[in-house]
Amino acid sequence: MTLTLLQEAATALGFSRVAALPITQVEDEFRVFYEEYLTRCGHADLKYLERPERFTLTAIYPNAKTLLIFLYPYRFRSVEAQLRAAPYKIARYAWQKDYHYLLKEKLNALLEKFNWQGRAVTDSAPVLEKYWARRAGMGFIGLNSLLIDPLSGSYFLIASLFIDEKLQPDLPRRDLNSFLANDFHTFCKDCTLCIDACPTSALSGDGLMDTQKCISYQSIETKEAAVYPEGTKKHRWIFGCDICQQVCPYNKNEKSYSDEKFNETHPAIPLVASGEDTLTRSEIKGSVLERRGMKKVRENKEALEKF
Ligand code: B12
Repeated sequence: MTLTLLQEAATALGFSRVAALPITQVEDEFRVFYEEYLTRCGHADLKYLERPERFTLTAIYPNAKTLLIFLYPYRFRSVEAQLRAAPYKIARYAWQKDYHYLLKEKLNALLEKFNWQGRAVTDSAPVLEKYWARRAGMGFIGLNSLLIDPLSGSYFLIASLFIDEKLQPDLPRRDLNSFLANDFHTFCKDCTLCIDACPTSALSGDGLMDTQKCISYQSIETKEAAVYPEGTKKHRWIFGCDICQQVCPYNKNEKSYSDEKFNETHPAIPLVASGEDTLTRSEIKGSVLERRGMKKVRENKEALEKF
């Protein structure tokens, strides 16, 4: 089994990149950094970020020999103008079918095709997805705290496949001492567009973010009604937010548009963006909106009226 064969099969399913990593430990330096981050910045009520399994890959799949990491691009040309001009904004990753189902189906198809035993994960188990993708050489952590591929930007989702077979890594692994600061210095240089553009000043300037302030957290994750900090600039985001990606120069690359045959827009999205907020459960079924329901969307609209 070669990575080229896997890359071909993954490309046919819409993934843009694959990398293989041996099952290994999280660096101590990173663990200290991560724990300090949670103490310093907190995680709002995202309790799962404290789970110790996040540091041990075999806690997710005990027989794992290799961790395969996939990038799945989501940037649509056809509906972009319409959704950008709509009165309410919905984050791009949410325009298609809920990625938790979409990507798991694809990874499970790869498990079957290559006869592996394993476990498919995308934001569905305590895995440090950006950390491992960065370590596999798939990109750098930008000042907006996202993983950015210097060639295609940041509009992709990360999915992981734990498999019971040893595969050779294709890319040289990152130097363990290459600290985050090197990422900003090397790739963001003196650009601060994302920090300056964030309406709630959620980005701290050292690649970290204040979860509580992030529009994405407030408009999707919090169980309470969205509350934006004093001084928040006017915005129209009612589900997620892409501002720190929209302004990023790495996302200006035309190549980062996805092949739309893999990313069909869910019919509920243009309706909700146009202001429709009475869709039924069955009308939002299969979309990312389904998890929080239309009630959250209505509450988010009310929160925007307060500016
Ligand atoms: C919780 C979460 C959120 C929270 C953020 C809370 C927080 N403080 O991180 C909220 C709800 C706000 C959120 C928002 C979004 N999210 Co989110 N989120 C996650 C989740 C589930 C966990 C992230 C996490 O662990 N955070 C804790 C912090 C401390 O760790 P970290 O963010 O992983 O990474 C830091 C460290 O790893 C460190 N680091 C990385 N490598 C190294 C190496 C060394 C040596 C060291 C020292 C440090 C270091 O730098 C990073 C920056 O702080 C991941 C999926 C997953 N299971 O990993 C998706 C994920 C990060 N989210 C994703 C997306 C798409 C988004 C949004 C763009 C969605 C949207 N449009 O609204 C926004 C972007 C906001 C932003 N600017 O980050 C994608 C990102 C893809 C990418 N290109 O990076 C992920 C990977 C989901 C996926 N499966 O694709 N998210």
